Amino acid sequence: MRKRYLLGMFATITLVAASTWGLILNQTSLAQTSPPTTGGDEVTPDAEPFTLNGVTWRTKRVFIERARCSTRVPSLDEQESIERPTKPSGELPGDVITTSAPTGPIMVHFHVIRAANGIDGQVTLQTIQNQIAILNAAFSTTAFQFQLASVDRRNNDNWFNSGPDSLEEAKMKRNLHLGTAEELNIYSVNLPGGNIGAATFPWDYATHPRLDGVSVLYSALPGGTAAPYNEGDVTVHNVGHWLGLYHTFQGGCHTPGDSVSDTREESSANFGCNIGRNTCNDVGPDPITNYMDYSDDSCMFEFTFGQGARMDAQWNLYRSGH
Ligand SMILES: [Ca+2]
Ligand SMILES: [Ca+2]
Ligand SMILES: [Ca+2]
Ligand SMILES: [Zn+2]
Repeated sequence: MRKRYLLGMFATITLVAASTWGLILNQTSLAQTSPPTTGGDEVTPDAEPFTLNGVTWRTKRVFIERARCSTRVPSLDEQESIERPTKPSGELPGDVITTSAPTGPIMVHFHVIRAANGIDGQVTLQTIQNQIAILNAAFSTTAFQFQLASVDRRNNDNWFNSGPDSLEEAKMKRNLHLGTAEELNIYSVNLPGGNIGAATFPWDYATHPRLDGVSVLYSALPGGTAAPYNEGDVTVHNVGHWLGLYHTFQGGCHTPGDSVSDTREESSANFGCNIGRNTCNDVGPDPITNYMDYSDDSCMFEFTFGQGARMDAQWNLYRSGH
């Protein structure tokens, strides 16, 4: 008991040091909390500064720890409360509970936000169509497909540069949001601070219906300049959040983790493409090729069966008919 406490202290101090100095959590410090360290971050060189969308970070790890995805991280309390099996009130014994995903494709409303000059942030219809095709390929192993329903374009510096959960972002969304909880609103904007994507969760819809949706850095759309995050998977990742998925590293090596049983545990986000990285005791390496990790776009290509089932359940609870 005492030993575990001391190790916990050590890990905490290490984390503080890492966040203060932007240091890499080295293999020695990881070994204090998670014995299996075969494979590891040394596979991806991380001594070089990393620049994305005009912001330069000391290393790529600092970037993925401080920026990248700005979808908020739910607390364990929140996670447990939304995981509770929920039955519709008034349900009678013997009633059939539908557990399937939508019968048709999800309608997508794509909002292109440009700078006031109408040039910065421009996204062509072809890029949008490519993004929809990439979404459909990524989700082809799940029950979800997507169809472009509308495109609108606005020139507004404040909206273009608005950050997740900012006042300007709320104004933008309240002006532009279309449809119901079953429809997907995507905003391409110039997310500040090195963020490349953000999403709201399905269970947030009830309290903030018009803030529902996904935001993507415009240069992280397919063919954009935000390499190595420009192959369309930033949108795929955030649509995963929008359908109720957590990061694969949610909860670290601890139950319930990401609340999906067939994604392996992971103590922290991966970056680059460290095949064989293994940061938790459970059998097998980290799920670095999963869309819900932080790996490079070229490295992520899968959702698991369990993630598909979770998205079906979340759809039923929070989006279908809302
Ligand atoms: Ca899991
Ligand atoms: Ca493992
Ligand atoms: Ca990919
Ligand atoms: Zn994310």
